[in-house]
Amino acid sequence: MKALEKEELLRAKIPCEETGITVKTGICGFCGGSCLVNAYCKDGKVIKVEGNKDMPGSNGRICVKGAALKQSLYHPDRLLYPMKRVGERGEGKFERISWDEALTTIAEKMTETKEKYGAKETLIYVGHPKWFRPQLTELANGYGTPNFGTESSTCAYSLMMACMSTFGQEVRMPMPDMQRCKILVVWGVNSLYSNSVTAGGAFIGAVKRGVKLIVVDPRCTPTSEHADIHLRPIPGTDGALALGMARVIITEGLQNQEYIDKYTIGFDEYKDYVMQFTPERVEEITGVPKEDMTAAARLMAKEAPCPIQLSASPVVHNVNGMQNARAIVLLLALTGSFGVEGGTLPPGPGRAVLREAFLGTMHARVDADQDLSHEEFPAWARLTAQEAQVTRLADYMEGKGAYPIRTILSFGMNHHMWPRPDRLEEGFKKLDFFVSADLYMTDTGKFADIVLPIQTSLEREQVAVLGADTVYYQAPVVEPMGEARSDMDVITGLAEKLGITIGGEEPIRCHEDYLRKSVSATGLTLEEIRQAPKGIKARKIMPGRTSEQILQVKTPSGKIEFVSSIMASCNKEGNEALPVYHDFREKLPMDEYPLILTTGSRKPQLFHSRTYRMPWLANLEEYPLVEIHPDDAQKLGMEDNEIVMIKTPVGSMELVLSINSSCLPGAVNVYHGAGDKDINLLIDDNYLDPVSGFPGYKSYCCRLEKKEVHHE
Ligand SMILES: Nc1nc2c(c(=O)[nH]1)N[C@H]1C(S)=C(S)[C@@H](COP(=O)(O)OP(=O)(O)OC[C@H]3O[C@@H](n4cnc5c(=O)[nH]c(N)nc54)[C@H](O)[C@@H]3O)O[C@H]1N2
Ligand SMILES: Nc1nc2c(c(=O)[nH]1)N[C@H]1C(S)=C(S)[C@@H](COP(=O)(O)OP(=O)(O)OC[C@H]3O[C@@H](n4cnc5c(=O)[nH]c(N)nc54)[C@H](O)[C@@H]3O)O[C@H]1N2
Ligand code: SF4
Ligand SMILES: [Mo]
Repeated sequence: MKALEKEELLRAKIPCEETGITVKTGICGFCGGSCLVNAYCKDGKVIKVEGNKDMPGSNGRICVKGAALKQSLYHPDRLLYPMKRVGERGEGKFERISWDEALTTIAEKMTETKEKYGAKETLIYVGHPKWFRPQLTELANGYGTPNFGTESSTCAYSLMMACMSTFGQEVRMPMPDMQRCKILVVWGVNSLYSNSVTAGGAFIGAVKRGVKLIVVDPRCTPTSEHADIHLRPIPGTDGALALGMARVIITEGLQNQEYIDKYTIGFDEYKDYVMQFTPERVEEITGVPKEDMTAAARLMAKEAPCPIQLSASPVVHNVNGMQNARAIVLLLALTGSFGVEGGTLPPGPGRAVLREAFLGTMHARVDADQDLSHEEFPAWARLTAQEAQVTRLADYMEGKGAYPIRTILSFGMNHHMWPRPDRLEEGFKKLDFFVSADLYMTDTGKFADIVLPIQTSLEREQVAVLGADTVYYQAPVVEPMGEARSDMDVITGLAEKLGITIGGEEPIRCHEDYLRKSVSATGLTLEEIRQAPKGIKARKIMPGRTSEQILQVKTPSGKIEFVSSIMASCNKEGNEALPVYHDFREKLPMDEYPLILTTGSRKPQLFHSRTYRMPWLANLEEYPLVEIHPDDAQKLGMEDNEIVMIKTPVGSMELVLSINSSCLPGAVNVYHGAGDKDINLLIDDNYLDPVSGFPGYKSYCCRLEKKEVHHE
């Protein structure tokens, strides 16, 4: 009887003496959200992950990815040891080596590249993981290459460029004052799928408070369900919509003239420009009924201050994306909503600033004016001094830039996230030397000369700031798999081999040094934090800024710029000083490919390339589906679950059709990041925003054909 009971307890994973199951606090780092979790452990292994009630604002909930964490931790693809390639590039044949041999070889090869060709022919790259970037930039600087690039070549920076050129260098993203706003515009964000539980909670909090809500999203989403007005533009036409709304506001005299006179420049020129965006023309371009657009514009202006929540991706995943984003954020200036209570308040006291302290300050690059991207993307170079734009990496590896990239040191690099990953694979084959530091043997890693095994967040000591000002601690929940190391230990280990000091006067020589140094910003010591399992309040938080301080903007003119002086100084096609609207369809063969292809709208269970390998998550969608509105399916004579051929100007592939009434008619949606059936193979890598270099992921063109049936 007793034995059976124990079996049952074990099956139910009940933590108690009999089962030997213990519960440890962990910080999930899977998506960067840092949710507190309860990790159930037995015999030194994580057997289950649940939410943790101490997590501020979550009520103990986590997302599906967090709940499936053990499948990422114990996946057979995990790298366990440093390895060197013994087969052909791409073949995936490797042999175990020691950490010392790995780091010594990398240092030697990097030094060889530097001595033969100059340090700038080495690219140092990091994908989505963010926490160790400041130290990696120090490594890049110490080594001497300005070619430091990240996944932000397709994420966040374009929106930041729009904000920084308008509101000054300090304003990377104006954050909505969620607690106090009376009205909120959510423009191309679906935070209930894409944000951590707590960030999505802030949106729900505003909804529960009765905020008036305008959602701008081509599709119907759980976010748009709460909207008072849901505008559904054709993807990529956001600029025209925003300019049309501006015209309504100005022609009806609803703009905040006092604010405009006091804080902005260029209004008259902007006003003249927007007059061409009549409601009729805007309806024609965007597909949004003019009555709805007009109602939204009036509501925004009459109820202002009105913050706009924007995302790092969809609006700017367009070949006019940065200018479209400018057109949107200028609505904040027009309605007097930037930098005021109930509008947007960047960045306030507490969490945001503390997190910044943790991330550390990104270091400006050495010889930034010699990087590979500044000539093609001058606005990027002026606004984002900390990194190079690297969407052209395939060209650079092919030697089509000012000089070639011969060596790559990468952390978390996934070539499936870029357009035309097949071209990147060709480029990898040409490299002199390539390092991939990752959790897994990835498709990218298979092309590397050396792969380095990296710890997941549960395997390393971590500190996170959650809620407004509370610092949480995680001791390693389990021993690292194999010889996996923290990214920080790899960076500092390599720095030592290269004779580079990280951390300046207070050098960082290992992961623990890094933790010790970064927590000092809170006025706490690492020892104090280690002894506070339920979190500890920071002693120091950086002061917030007042509205008055925020409105003393740091643009070249010292005013919020309707006409951008930085853009004016670029002298390059597409880099107009006004937020000019160019329609992406003019650049595409829409007659032949009449459907709009949007890729990568977030799903709760998928996270770029990372989740397809996790069985619980892949169960829901093993391969990317082509989602299409029922009317389009009917016109094409296609049925749910049918295998169809999707064709674009650069390629074609077979995918399963999914009829989904939340899609906008005329636009199909496919998720990205899959190794097999990678939709980015079908996106032209020359289809880029000339200002930001961002690919047009959310507004390309395609057609669907029935799969040809061959009869014997
Ligand atoms: N589960 C999950 N969460 C994630 C990620 C993930 O992969 N999975 N990725 C993270 C990353 S890197 C990012 S950048 C964020 C992105 O976060 P979000 O921007 O919230 O996510 P998306 O779903 O890409 O886009 C939001 C909405 O924009 C709509 N949209 C598509 N094209 C357009 C357009 O042209 N105009 C407008 N107005 N709307 C458009 C889509 O229909 C979608 O509902 O998510 C982060 N969170
Ligand atoms: N078609 C299309 N393409 C897109 C997008 C889209 O919407 N549509 N979205 C774009 C956007 S917004 C983004 S942000 C990018 C994301 O692109 P990426 O950042 O490249 O994608 P991920 O799959 O999140 O992660 C890359 C790699 O990091 C590894 N990794 C995870 N954690 C760690 C860690 O702690 N250390 C190390 N060293 N490695 C780690 C993962 O195993 C993975 O191999 O994709 C872009 N590509
Ligand atoms: S939102 Fe999900 S994946 Fe992201 S940190 Fe939280 S639990 Fe982990
Ligand atoms: Mo992103």
